[in-house]
Amino acid sequence: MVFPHPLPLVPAPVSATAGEGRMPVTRALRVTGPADATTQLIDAVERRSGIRLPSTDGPAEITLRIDPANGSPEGYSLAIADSAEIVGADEAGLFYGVQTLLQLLREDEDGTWGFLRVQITDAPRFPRRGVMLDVARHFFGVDDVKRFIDSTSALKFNHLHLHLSDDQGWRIHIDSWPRLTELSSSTSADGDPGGFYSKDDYREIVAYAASRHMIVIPEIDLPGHTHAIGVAYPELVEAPVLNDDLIADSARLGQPLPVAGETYTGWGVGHSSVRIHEERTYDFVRDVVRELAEMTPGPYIHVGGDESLGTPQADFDLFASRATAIVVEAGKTPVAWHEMGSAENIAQGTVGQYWGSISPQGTHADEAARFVDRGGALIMSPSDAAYLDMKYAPDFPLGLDWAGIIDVRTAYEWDPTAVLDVPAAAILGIETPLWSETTPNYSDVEQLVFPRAAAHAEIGWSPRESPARTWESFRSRLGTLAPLWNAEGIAFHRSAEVSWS
Ligand code: TNX
Repeated sequence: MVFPHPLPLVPAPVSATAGEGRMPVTRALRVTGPADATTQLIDAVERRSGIRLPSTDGPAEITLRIDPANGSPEGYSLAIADSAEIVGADEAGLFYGVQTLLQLLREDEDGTWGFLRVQITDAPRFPRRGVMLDVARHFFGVDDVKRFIDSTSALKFNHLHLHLSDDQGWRIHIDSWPRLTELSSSTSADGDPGGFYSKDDYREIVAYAASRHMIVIPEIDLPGHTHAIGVAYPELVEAPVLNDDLIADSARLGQPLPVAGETYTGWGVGHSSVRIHEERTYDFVRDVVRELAEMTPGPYIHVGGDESLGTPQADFDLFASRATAIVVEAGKTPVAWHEMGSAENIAQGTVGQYWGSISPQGTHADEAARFVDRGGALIMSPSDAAYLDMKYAPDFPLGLDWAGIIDVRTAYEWDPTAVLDVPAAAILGIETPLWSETTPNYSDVEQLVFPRAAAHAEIGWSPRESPARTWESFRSRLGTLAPLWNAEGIAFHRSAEVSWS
């Protein structure tokens, strides 16, 4: 049977044919293949079922292998009958085939385990399937980030964007500007404790992400969202700009206003700016970008650019062109929030991240189009569909609502190529950001991320024309992930839109 079929898979594969019954999973099943993939499979089956499968170099019932002739990048085929074989087109493809196999593991009523028999061929729709974690508003340590990597890479996400700096804190050690972490990392939003990554911590995250086929994109948010820089180096920033919205919002939320040189614990945006006409600012940007580039094997450095309401437009444009050029000089591809597309001469090839709404407002679409005109491309993060920090429902205890209420269905029903008037080839893919103003604990993060990230994963991976790409199919497949997520200890939100098994 071909899709739509209740195969319990998210994201839906390109093609799947279900066989009869199950391949029994017992301690007698031997696994052979590349060491990393074999270990990841054996450990995950054990976490789920308690059954530890043996690995072997000899004959085996589960074979994992890589064959570059087998499909396109990140693709794989999977066949389960009396034995199972996963053939990845590359290492990532093999990893994704293993994730699919793990979703096919089922417990029978008598307590025995089996893999649903199936034949699958699969490959992603978009090369770019990203998640973002804001570690600036609230800090999450290395172990939390590893959990985030595990749980999102299992949905076939392949980029991890870390929002490493904001008004509330600076989270990565920089040798040439040591006061950033000495003076500006110890607090978070709401006065909660902060923290930062040492360079070794960061390298550990990058290596762990790579082992799950995720590329880390570090972001230093500039020229706004920079209050924390001024706590450490006052000479780099302007005085806070207290506009009427900020004053009203702070009063409504009972939060402090930003004070120059003191750590900021409110949620306000748009009040801070680095000094645009001081060369020392660019020395700073160059040093930070260089040190980040040295420890980031991935091709990208994100320089922010969002909501710089405290920076006059002409100054902002000047900064955008200089900051993106500095990233290019450091040998990396710049990424920026779409506002930086206001600058005529933003560096060639800069990738824009669109966060406007599904129906673009004001200048957002024109700014996004600039990246394409300048030889770059776009990542789609429309805030009214892809923002993981919006509430599921008006009374949901966590999250914000400025971009809208995003229930699971809303997270699912949009298309990345239908938002902007740019060639389809200019859309690299999607990213789903988790801003952390309202999430002091990592379990809060999981409540907001799961299950909506699964909707975004399917948008990024599954073919748009697949018969499985309907809300009804998605919600029934999504419900079957509950036992897997429970076994992995993921604190997902049991949304009433889905019947969870
Ligand atoms: C907007 S849209 C932001 C962040 C906030 C977020 C909260 C954009 C690129 N930036 O600074 O954390 O809203 O939802």
